[in-house]
Amino acid sequence: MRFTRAMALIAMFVATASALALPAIRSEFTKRYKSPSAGAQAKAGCALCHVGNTLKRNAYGADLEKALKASGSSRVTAAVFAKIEKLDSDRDGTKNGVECTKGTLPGDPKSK
Ligand SMILES: [Ca+2]
Repeated sequence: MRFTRAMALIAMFVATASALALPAIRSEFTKRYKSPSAGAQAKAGCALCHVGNTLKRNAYGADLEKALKASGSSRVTAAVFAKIEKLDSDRDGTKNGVECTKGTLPGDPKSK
């Protein structure tokens, strides 16, 4: 029983930490790209960088994570986003920076 409660507390902590982390990255994204409050990016929510509602990152999220690690920072800043703007993470023929600016999903090849 104690083990179950401890696991539940750990799960709650991880879920809370994840929920708190998203708005910081998302607000930085919105600030940089003037992301509209409606449209594909708004609808995508976590799927902008993740596969559905899972913790697994899509191609764009994986490239963003790599750029973050290379930056040596723990915070995604405009400079971290800029590092992957010339990439085409989802290989749909449109660069991440263009997709982010026009409101499509840089991690979803069906959105361009
Ligand atoms: Ca693309």
